Amino acid sequence: MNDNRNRKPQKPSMMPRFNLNWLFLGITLILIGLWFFGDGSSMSQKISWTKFQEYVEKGYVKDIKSYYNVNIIEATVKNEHIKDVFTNVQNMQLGKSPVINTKVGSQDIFNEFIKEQQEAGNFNGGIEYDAKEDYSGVFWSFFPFLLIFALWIFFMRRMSGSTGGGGGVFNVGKSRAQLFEKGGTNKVTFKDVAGLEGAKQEVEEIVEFLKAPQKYTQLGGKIPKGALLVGPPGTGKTLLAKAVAGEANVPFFSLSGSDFVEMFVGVGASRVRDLFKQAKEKAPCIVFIDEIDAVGRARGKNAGFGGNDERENTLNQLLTEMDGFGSNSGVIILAATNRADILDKALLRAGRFDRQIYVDLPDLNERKAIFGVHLRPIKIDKTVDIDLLARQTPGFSGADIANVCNEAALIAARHSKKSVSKQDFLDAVDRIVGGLEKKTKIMTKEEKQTIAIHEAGHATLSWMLEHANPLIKVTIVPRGNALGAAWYLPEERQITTKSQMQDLMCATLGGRAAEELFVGDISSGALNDLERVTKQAYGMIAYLGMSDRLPNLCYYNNEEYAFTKPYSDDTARTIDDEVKKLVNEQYERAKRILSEYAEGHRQLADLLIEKEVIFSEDLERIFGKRKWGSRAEEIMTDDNKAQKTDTEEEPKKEDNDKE
Ligand code: NHX
Ligand code: ZN
Repeated sequence: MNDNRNRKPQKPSMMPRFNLNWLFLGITLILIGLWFFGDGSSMSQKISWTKFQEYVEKGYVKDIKSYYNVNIIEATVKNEHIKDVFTNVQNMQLGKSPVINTKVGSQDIFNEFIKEQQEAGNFNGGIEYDAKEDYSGVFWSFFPFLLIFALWIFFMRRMSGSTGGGGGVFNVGKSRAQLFEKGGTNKVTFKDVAGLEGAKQEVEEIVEFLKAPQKYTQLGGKIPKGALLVGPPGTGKTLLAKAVAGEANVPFFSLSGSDFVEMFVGVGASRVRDLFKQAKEKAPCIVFIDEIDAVGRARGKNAGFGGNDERENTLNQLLTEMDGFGSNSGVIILAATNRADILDKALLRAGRFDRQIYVDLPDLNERKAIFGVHLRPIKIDKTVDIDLLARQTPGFSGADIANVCNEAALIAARHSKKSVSKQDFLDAVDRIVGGLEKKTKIMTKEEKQTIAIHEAGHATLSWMLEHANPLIKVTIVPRGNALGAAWYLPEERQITTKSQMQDLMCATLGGRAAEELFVGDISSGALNDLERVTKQAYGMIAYLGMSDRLPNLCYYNNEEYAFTKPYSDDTARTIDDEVKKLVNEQYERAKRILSEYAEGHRQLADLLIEKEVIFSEDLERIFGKRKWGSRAEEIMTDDNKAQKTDTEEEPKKEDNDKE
């Protein structure tokens, strides 16, 4: 849903791309050419003026060419005297017409000398006058600059990462924003945005500002400059921003906060400037900055700590630009982040991103709508039930749901089916929550026994605890990193009470407790369970003030560099003690309950080893109806039957049960 990857592909340029290698090749060829063919293929021997005089006097010289502008004399030698002149040279090196050349003081000296020799009969050849164009001098004076320039380009490209399509050295300071012109091909409107009803409403106001600014400015109001879309990843912030642009029918600049960041100093700031310049030219328009936390993180308080000055400069420039453009210029900045709490306060003050729009994970109805959108292109059969799918995916984001739909289609295709069925979707959900099934993992009997006992422990406890999440199924088929799992359908609640958390911890500890009680040894497999429990306990005590010794105290600290804990060493010790106490209490409680229902637990473990997957019905058969009617039961009854006939499983976001 958050399709920021969906950017318009760059138009391929008609011109072949200028490639630096051609430049190098050209230079090399020129050098080689000069070297070998510079003065023709024949030998040219430089001699002294006296030597030249001597040769002329001896009558060796055939014809003379005088380059009058450089006072250079070139002469060919009579064939019969070639041996006398080019003494140390091999025949083949001489070429067709070997010449000698010399430098003369002035043309007058040359003319006088030649006249004498002609009169004396020593020289009767022709004299040609010519001007020599001296390219090599020009070339050699430019060559070092050319070389330096080429090297500079080379390294700049290296540093700025030559993969960046529009990049290149000359564009370091240019903004990397991608422009979606109005009326462009992939126009997104609110119709394409499923769910997000609340956010859509707020954002509609922005569309109004863009469409009819006079309506607001008439009364003296100012158009807001920016809005911050806050929400977890994959919830459709980018899509929403695109839809705003589509609805308002204005150009849309899209870029990511990290696009500002480059290793050169000052580049970020200049990119911000360039972005705003471009945007103002296109106004009214929308600028969308994704992942703004990359530049917008709170500026460090203690200056000189590390090298994030560049980021601060970029942020400062952004702040300045947002103040700078008049509120009526029609540029509205939308920014997305999933961590509004770490943003610099200056970004959030009135006049900048003064409105925050929360884009939450979709609830049941919104998920239904999102499934509706993503199922459109998929060939589904009539077993597929959007209602059920939405219920099976609590805690999923829009992107997750898109993934489920895609994965389901792939699974169906793998089985060469003509359409995608409900079971494919349920498998896809399992796959996304738990990872790939690894049916082939080899396990000893003892291991299998341990795993079954562990999982049965979870199952038993969640059946017996009032507030534990309702169980859907338990499996000992390895999947992803886990050797077995109990699948719950967590309730979608907004707040969690202390007793709910305690029951949850107790059920999570049930695996390890069962190992201790019924295997007689404990295993490394409880790693994830213990990690979750410890974190939860720490949160309850340090952040939620839920312990006797530290009641109503919250030591939450969201500062970026939280070097100092906001409590004393004494308190730290107390927190540790309370965490231990809390976890221990729940562990003992788990063991107590398990001993009480040891017989049921044993049956459950045996059944697990036999069937590998068991469902809530199996638990009901063993333990009797659950005392606390679960929401899951209400939801599940018909579906469970349907699904059991189908084949097997049912899922739920396992780690979602940590509230
Ligand atoms: C492993 N995973 O990585 C195996 C594959 C108790 C039957 N060794 O709590 O799967 O054991 O209720 C190093 C050492 C993960 C890395 C120990 C990575 C342990 C899940 C935990 C089921 N279900 N645990 C569960 C589980 C495991 C793990 C480790 C590690 C188990 C348990 C993982
Ligand atoms: Zn476990």
